[in-house]
Amino acid sequence: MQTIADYLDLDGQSTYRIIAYEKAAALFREHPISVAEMAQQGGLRRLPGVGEAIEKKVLEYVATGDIEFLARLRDRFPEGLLTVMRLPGMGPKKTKAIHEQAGVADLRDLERAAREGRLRDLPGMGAKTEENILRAIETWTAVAAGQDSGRKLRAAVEPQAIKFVEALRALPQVAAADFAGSLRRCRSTVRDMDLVVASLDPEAVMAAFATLPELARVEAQGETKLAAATYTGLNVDLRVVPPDSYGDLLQHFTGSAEHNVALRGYAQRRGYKISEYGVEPVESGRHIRCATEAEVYELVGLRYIPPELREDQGEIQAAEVGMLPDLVELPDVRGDLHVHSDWTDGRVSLEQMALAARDRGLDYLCFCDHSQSLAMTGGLSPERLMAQQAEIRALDARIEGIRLLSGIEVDILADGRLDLPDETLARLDFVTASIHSGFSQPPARIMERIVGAMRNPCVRSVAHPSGRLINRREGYEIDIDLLARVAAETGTFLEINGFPDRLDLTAQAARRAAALGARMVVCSDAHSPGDFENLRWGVGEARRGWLTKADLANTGAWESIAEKRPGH
Ligand code: DGT
Ligand code: CA
Ligand code: ZN
Repeated sequence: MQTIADYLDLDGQSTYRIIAYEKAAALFREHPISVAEMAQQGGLRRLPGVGEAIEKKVLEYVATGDIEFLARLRDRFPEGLLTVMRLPGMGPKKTKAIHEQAGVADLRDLERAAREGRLRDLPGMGAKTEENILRAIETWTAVAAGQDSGRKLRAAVEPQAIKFVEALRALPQVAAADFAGSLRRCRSTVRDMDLVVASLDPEAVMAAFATLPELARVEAQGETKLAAATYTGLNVDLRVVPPDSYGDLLQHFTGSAEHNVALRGYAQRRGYKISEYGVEPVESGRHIRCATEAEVYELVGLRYIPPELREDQGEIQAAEVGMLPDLVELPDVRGDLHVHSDWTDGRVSLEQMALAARDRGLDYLCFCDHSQSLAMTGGLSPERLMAQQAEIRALDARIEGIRLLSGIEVDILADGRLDLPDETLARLDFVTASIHSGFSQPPARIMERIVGAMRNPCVRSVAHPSGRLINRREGYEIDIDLLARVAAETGTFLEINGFPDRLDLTAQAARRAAALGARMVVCSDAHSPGDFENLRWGVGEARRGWLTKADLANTGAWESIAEKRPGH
């Protein structure tokens, strides 16, 4: 479907038709159960936006393995042109021109033609265009390599894992079930889904599991193990053990591999052998099975180590001496200091966001919509910002149970200035500053821009400090030591942005920043009510960064953070 959409675009067809195919493509890609089966049973048209034309094409594809309509398009344009068209700065018109006039059929042709200077004489192009194309190809190749890593966002996998675990727990033969692996450790991305089950009847468990409608196929099955794949393209590993050894398996399968190696080494030095089957005191030759993970750790003289810390980053030493941090938890977060509304690129009104935040139990919510230079988002001028503030004040007076605050996500411009004058910023309850342009500047220059913003007495926090977008864009290189020192000195917070593909600061950066005395805030950057879930992903990253409640400013009441308090 995506291929059809791209071809229609290349062919210069109406945007309306293109969007219909794009929507269907996205819908099918993320659909948890078989689209082919739904089509055969005549249920495809129930999906939003799927009409007769699309249904017919799916049925044709299921029956013949191809779509004639697509075959005809393929005859007219080589498929490699679609990649060329998707390259930033290319688009359908240019792509067609380059195809017809320079004989370019795919990305490699394009690269060669640009290198040999064969594009500069085409209408509307020049030597500069060739340079841009070469740079775009370089970036595209790097990004494609990154996506090949096949890692998926935790937020895209966890809801399905929860469903699977619930289905398993509902089986009469099952005593316990959990997801393990990187997902349980709250890593921002995961390669697959690891499930563990306690049961005395593995055969029945696996048979029931294999019938779940989300599973496309079972790839391998043994006496206590099963490997399957979902329709969303995810591999699932299921392991079943007797309940009295559940702790051993859960511990092993949660990992990380590095943590397990370190734990086993530590245990060995104390005369124990740990495996996925149990703990053996070497002297006695006994074999002790553990029903819970806590017993595994306790047997070898350690406190229980939360999964998020199991990365061999000093957690075993800390557990040995009772110095593990008391990790922050989601309910500790009292307020969200970075959300959007339909005043800029948010999808719903101030009121709808406020009610959603109250439903989640937050005590306060600060609207930080975009500032004027981000014209694409309808960024706010000083006048509109003040109009928004009046509306927020009125709403705050009207709505019970949550305190509403007026702020801004002010853009740090390429030259380092802020996008709004100080006199405007000074009238707000909270200001977060962030970078949306000038990513290609030298890292030191970008740091200067951020540090400059932090030194402004109106600026309270820095949003998504590294600018990374997981699987799409590396962040600029940040000097976290510098940011943390200035944060501590000026009393500016560093944000852990909870968007599933941002999680920025990263856990490692946040841990370092906290060690240098900086305080953080976990925010959702919500653009719609559902995005408040981002607080959960953000807290996961904070926990991986060893942060406690005290490290996060928005675990306190609004009064405790209302004023900027420069530190030491
Ligand atoms: P992923 O799947 O790349 O997102 O990361 P994990 O940690 O989920 O890795 P995975 O699925 O390959 O394995 C699940 C757990 O099984 C892993 O966290 C620890 C354990 N494990 C896997 N391979 C090894 C190994 O070679 N040695 C030890 N000690 N444990 C392992
Ligand atoms: Ca895994
Ligand atoms: Zn934002």
